[in-house]
Amino acid sequence: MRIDIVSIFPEYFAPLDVSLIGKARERGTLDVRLHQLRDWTHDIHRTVDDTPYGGGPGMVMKPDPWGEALDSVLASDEGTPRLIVPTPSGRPFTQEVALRLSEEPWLVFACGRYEGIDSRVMAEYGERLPVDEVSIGDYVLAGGEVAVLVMVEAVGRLLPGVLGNVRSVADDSFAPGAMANLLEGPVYTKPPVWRGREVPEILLSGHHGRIARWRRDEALRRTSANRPELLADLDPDTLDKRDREV
Ligand code: 6GU
Repeated sequence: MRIDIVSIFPEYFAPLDVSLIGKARERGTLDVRLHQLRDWTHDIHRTVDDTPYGGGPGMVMKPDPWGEALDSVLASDEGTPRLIVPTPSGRPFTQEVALRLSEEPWLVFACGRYEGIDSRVMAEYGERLPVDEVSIGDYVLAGGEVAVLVMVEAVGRLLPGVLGNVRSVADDSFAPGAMANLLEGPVYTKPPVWRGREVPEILLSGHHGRIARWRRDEALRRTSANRPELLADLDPDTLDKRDREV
């Protein structure tokens, strides 16, 4: 997968050199290209923002540098990417969205700062490519950079060969299938007793069926405690008779 990121702070993306995503980039599974938006300005101050029409607080990103930057990124002629614009006004980024994006060959992220990017930029590119305005949650960040780090990590770990263990994707909280809308339960490793606290006996029993049942019960309990609204959305077909008793 190719990912282009346009930002006035490309240094925000240094963590993409590290760990799973860093390894995927070294192997070529993931081709991340960073671009400095100010490289497409032409004034001595390298201006990217201006005051909002209609008045109001803050600054808005000018369409000109964005148009030149995006034209230049798109010109590399590797087909048509999806353009993703992080904004608290966007549609929610979920595991389902991450899965869908992980199937794309090419994503371009346009990181806004201040009050956002002049809306004509999204209108213009929306006529040429799929454009998604996406939010990572109901809070406001200072800019889209951290949201893009979140999305690149969530999407990148779903690419074939990025995770050591393919099963762990299927068992993720929010993964489609049996665990859809359920949070993962608690996990344990050695030693079997730590500071007098024992690992739940069932996990040492070797009864795979009973362990799977226990894990599902714990997932239901944790979901009920931390995210009760998710239980309300559970697909009745994925609830079995024993689930209803938990
Ligand atoms: Cl995608 N961007 C910004 N600036 N703030 C956010 C966000 C995105 N998602 C939640 N808050």
